[in-house]
Amino acid sequence: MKFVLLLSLIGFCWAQYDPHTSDGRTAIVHLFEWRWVDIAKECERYLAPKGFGGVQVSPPNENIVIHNPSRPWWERYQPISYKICTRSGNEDEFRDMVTRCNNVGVRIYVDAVINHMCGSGNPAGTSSTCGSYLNPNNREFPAVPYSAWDFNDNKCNGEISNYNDAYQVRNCRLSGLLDLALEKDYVRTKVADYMNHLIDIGVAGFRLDAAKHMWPGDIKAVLDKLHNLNTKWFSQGSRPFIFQEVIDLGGEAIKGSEYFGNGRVTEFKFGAKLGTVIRKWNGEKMSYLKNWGEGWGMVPSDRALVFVDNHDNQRGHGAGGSSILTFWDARMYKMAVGFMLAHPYGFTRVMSSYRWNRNFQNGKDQNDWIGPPNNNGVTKEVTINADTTCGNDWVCEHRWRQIRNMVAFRNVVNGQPFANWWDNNSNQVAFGRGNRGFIVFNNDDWALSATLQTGLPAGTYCDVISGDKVDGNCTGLRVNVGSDGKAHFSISNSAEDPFIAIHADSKL
Ligand code: QV4
Ligand code: CA
Repeated sequence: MKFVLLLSLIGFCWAQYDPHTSDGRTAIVHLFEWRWVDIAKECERYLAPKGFGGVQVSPPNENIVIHNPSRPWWERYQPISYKICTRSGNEDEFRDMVTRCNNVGVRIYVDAVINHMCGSGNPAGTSSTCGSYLNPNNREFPAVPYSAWDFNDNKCNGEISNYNDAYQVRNCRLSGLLDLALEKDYVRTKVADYMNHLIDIGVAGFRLDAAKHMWPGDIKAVLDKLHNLNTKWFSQGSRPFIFQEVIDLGGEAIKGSEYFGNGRVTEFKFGAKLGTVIRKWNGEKMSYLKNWGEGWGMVPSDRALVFVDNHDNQRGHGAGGSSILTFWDARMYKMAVGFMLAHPYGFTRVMSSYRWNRNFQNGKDQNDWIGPPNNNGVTKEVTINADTTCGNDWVCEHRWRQIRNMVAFRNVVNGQPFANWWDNNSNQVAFGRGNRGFIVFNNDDWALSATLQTGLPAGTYCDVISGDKVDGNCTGLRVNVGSDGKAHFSISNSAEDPFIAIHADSKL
């Protein structure tokens, strides 16, 4: 009895850090701006069979419609109501997606924009994705309803200008966005009702947008009102997975650690620093990655949500700066994502983007606002080419062989310790995960040739970067591991992808 009580207490306390993925799946993918109908299909045809644990979806609630510029992606970060009604689809389509994804063991995580409503400067009217009325000047959002006293104007009606002042960051407006008074029980209840509606439909958790701009105690009060997850797919008493968007690169008033009580936090140092290392900027070398993770000043592994890039910093929004690697730098990007997925630190999120016409002037992309591929504002379908890549300008990084196979690698080595580190004091490094997987990188300007201890049982393994294991054969390189666990690796510095990865399931 005592033992059961203790277990359920531990279960309760830890629940909001647990993504509730099925079958030990270890990575999720952000299908940025995808339609619900396309995500439902992707869960069934690709994500479930390839071992992805879940999908972060774009905000599903009604948002403002912006015409100048024309339908930017960021209009979805300006809520008008909590109706499930956006360019990604309506509530029926959302429900169908959640059901079909859960039925194949792929979870849905919602991007919850609860710090604010739309920008203060937008005109009154019905320019919104479901036609709901808005009057920013009067702070009226009758479809919720919210009115003037539900906002923080009495505390601050200007913009955040000083990130060294926690009061400003949390009570003033982020980019002019009308800031909700989350200390009011009425506002907390409206937000919780929205999130509970999604939980009851079957979502597994939430990304809390702009969490840095909310008081940790206010977030907690909202979370305390949330239902347990739907028992159709989750065990009794499961709490929603929570990861909070807190950009903490150091040097500001607000620290990510203030939010640990509520759930995980996004670790932005991860992509910023890894990008610097892979680019070999500031004298960084891959050999320095030996103590990657907490050793680099990052939050504890079990509190971190990690990623190489996100929808903001891949286009110069948010933080991270010019070191951030994206699909535009494909070769280095694949190495960075490969490193992330092989390394035990944090809970991992893979980015899946769309292509847009970049237009740099004075170092800034003038087209950083461009929305998803569309016909007159209607989001285009994600089509699938014969070679399994995506059409219609959807990049689908998660379908790149190297990335998709490293998601499988992470599942195979789940729970195994970081092991057998090797480096050449420069940019050739290797490490394993117990006796289940091993990865080798050559980011130097000369060839790698080395015999390394892999920790793996003897046998022939398929490299899952240059190819796949298909019908008992390798379509790419083979690696022979001897009875002493050692294998010889050769990686040219001009290889298309200068890294090799092998694991228990890639053994012939
Ligand atoms: C403009 C002026 C303001 C003026 C206001 C008046 O710039 O000075 O007061 O009009 O109405 C858009 C425009 C922005 C505009 C604003 C309000 O770009 O120019 O202000 O709308 O109309 C995304 C985009 C923002 C966008 C916002 C809302 O990145 O450019 O603003 O959506 O549409 C910090 C935060 C972090 C945040 C990051 C971007 O700590 O929380 O900045 N990241 C999250 C999301 C991000 C989103 C928001 C937060 C806001 O990941 O995508 O911002 O929900 O680091
Ligand atoms: Ca706020």
